[in-house]
Amino acid sequence: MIDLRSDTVTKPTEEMRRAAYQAEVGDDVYGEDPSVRKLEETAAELLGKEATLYVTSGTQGNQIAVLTHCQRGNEIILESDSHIFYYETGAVAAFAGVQTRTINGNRGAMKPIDVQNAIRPADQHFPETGLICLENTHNRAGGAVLALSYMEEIYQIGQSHHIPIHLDGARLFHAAIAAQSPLSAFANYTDTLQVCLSKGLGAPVGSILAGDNEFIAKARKWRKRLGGGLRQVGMIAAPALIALTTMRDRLAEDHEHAQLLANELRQINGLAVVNQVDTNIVIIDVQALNITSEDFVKKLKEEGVLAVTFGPTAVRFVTHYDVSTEQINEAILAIAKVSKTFN
Ligand code: TLP
Repeated sequence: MIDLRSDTVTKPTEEMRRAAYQAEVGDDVYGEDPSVRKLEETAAELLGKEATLYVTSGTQGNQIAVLTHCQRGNEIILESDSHIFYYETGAVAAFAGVQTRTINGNRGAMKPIDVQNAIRPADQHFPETGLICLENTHNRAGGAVLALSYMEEIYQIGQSHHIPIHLDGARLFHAAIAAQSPLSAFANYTDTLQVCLSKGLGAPVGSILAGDNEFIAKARKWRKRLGGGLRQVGMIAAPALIALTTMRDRLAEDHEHAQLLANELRQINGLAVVNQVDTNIVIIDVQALNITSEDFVKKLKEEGVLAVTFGPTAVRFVTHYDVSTEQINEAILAIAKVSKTFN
């Protein structure tokens, strides 16, 4: 099977497995796991933030951020297709008790003027705006990169209203490679951010939540409340450190594969590539074949290629470490064959 459903499917490398086996461990709730400490320190340095916290998943990192920044009854501003709004099972309502103010973006970017206008003035009728969230790269916008200049603009709006900015940087590593800018340049325009180690970087488990010392101390408590205080977690932090330190540069290869895939899919009758391919995600629309994305994905699986539906007629492909150039070429042939059967 050629698995293009997500970069979350990447499996740990030999080196990561060895690191897990050899990891020095301790009880991380006591702050005594050297492998976790090393991971958190390395991540803080890379991101240019005072402190970081190793959390179990991107979703947990985002939720802890909302819980730490906000009070119940706050409103948070976020893009209508953002992961926090779209894919986190309503957790911001269930846990933090905040309401969402969604704004439609263009390629994942809300217009700064719309963000500015959505901030609540002081009035006893209104909820207080507790947080502005960004996502870079933006998943549902097809891995779109938010430019540094855009992030700066939103950050300044936040600053001028004393509203923190949280970045869902699940794929910030991809953005940094595509923009040829360091991670810290992006992190500089956020108060807090979450980056996933278990997507393109291939770590088996975990994300990093970053911010200043005070934020991370509070976030640590929220992690504990949520049952995320882990013990000999160096077993997974050690491979995560390998991912963080050795797997970033090679993401350029995944981006090239996505370009190759998109260029070839554009030539296939009945398929439309709907996103501008900035990074490792390609989204196609199969509407012209008069079928649903579900039909398409099912048929494609019979041909040995896995993808996910991304709307009634949209299908998403994600390139990653475990897919070679040959496999991308094989996938293109399979997609062409399936499209032909419906044409
Ligand atoms: N995204 C997954 C699915 O949940 C949709 C995927 O296959 O792309 N932020 C962003 C932008 C994400 O894309 C994801 C995962 C997360 C957060 C959540 O990360 P995890 O899965 O570690 O909770």
